[in-house]
Amino acid sequence: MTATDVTPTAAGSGRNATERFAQKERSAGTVDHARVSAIATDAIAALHEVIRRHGVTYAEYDALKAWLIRVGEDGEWPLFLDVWIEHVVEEVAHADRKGAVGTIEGPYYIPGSPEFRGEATLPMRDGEKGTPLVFQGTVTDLDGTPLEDARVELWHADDDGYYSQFAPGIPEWNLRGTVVTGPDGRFAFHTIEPAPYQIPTDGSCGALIAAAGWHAWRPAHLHLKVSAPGKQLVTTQLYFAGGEHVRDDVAQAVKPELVLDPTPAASGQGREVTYDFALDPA
Ligand code: MBD
Ligand code: FE
Repeated sequence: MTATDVTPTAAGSGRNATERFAQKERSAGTVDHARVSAIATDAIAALHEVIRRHGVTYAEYDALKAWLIRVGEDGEWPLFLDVWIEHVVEEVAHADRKGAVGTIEGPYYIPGSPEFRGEATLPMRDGEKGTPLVFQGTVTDLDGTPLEDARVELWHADDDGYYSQFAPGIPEWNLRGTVVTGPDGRFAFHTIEPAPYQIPTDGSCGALIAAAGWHAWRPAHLHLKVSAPGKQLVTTQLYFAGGEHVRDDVAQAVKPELVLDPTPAASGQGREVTYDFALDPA
């Protein structure tokens, strides 16, 4: 392995995220021409309105063209869309949900992580850096009845803010795992607290952030998918009270219900927190 193989780059993680998205199973659906026309017409008209309001120049139009071309070359469409657009899609999709609160999936989910029953220590490297964290809870229906065979999938960044399978040099399933619940609906994960995540600064999304004078940070977060037979799948994230950028997430994906406040662990090692998921009927 050469030095370049272990240096994370925007193009590297972007390429992986783009390939992963291409492999993702998506509902094919039939094309409803009326809906395509209505949405595309309004989206284009919204851009026309922005151009008129700001008096956009030819130099700015050309800069936009060059930038859009570069987003594709970098493979950063998944990153761009998930950071700046997905939160509104999620809001609309789940407006009627009564149980556990969801938020965006982001670009770094991988299905099929190692499975455990009831309790798991996430796959991690010897001496994995970071504060130990016990994350536990119960999966129930909306009435609070525990759900057996619920699946709790957890994935998160390491203490440097990198995700396995998207940054080089990290073991395949590092900090990714699935717990299947028993009759008590309970799950427990032993892991480490992730670090805040910085959008790659060397790619097109980083170029936009720099050009606009924004910051590139997401708060430290746990990603989750929680599901059970006959229930709606919830895709969500959990954050840490008092953590950096909880109040100014670049991806606007923090909701008050999603902020954990862990306490010192009973074991004396690190922190622990309990969080329960109530699932809506499918
Ligand atoms: C992430 O880790 C993430 O969760 C999102 C939404 C976007 C970029 C990186
Ligand atoms: Fe993330």
